Amino acid sequence: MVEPSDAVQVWLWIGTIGMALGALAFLLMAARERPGNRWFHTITFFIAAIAAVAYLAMALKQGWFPILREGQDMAEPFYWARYVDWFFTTPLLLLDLALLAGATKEAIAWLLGLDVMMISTGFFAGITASDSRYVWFIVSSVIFIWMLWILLAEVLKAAKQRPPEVRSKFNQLAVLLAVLWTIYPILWLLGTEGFNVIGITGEVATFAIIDLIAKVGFGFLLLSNRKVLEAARPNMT
Ligand code: RET
Repeated sequence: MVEPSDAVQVWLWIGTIGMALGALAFLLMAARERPGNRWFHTITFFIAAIAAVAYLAMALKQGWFPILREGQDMAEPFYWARYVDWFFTTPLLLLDLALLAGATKEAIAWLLGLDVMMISTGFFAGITASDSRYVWFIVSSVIFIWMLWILLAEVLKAAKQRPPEVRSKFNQLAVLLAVLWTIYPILWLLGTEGFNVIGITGEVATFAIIDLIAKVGFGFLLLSNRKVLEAARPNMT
């Protein structure tokens, strides 16, 4: 199978519309706030907007190429547009959380640096047809665990100094992030990039659902409580 099927297309359009509606909602929520109090809205808007663009490209049958991987008998589409999306949006998601926690600049640099390394090495895993892709997969996974460690140790430590409502919002979002992000490497292994157990449709559908929760769901949870945002406002204008 080389041309994306109709079922795949439906899921890509669901992703596009969901991300675009999320971006629009975050924009409207930003419009209610006064300038200087919209840091979280701005970051969260771009997370959904960038994903909407990447999904639109994929829904228009762009941002992929066919690849015949070792151990598989058919070429499958490799959607590289996902990785471009993740390269920009996963650091922004982490920045949202780190600013909420009031993390140090040093912790933020570690978190974001590890994250872009995780996505870059994950991209190498994705474009590699030979079994060497599993070497890249392991490198990316080790960096992922390291990044989670910084988040759940360093950044959590900073969050403990915050007012109770900020701390509990941080805990809620950090747990959501840790659980949801762990699904990505598992899905990668089960999908066409790995052992291809669930097929391209199952993979694209599951990615669309977890992407929407990780970006739009996360964004609503973060932006819904104005008291929390006010108390966590970064010291920047
Ligand atoms: C890959 C494969 C290689 C190993 C690891 C991965 C992790 C990816 C993650 C992606 C998160 C994406 C999000 C998107 C939101 O829309 C690259 C799949 C560890 C954690 C949150």
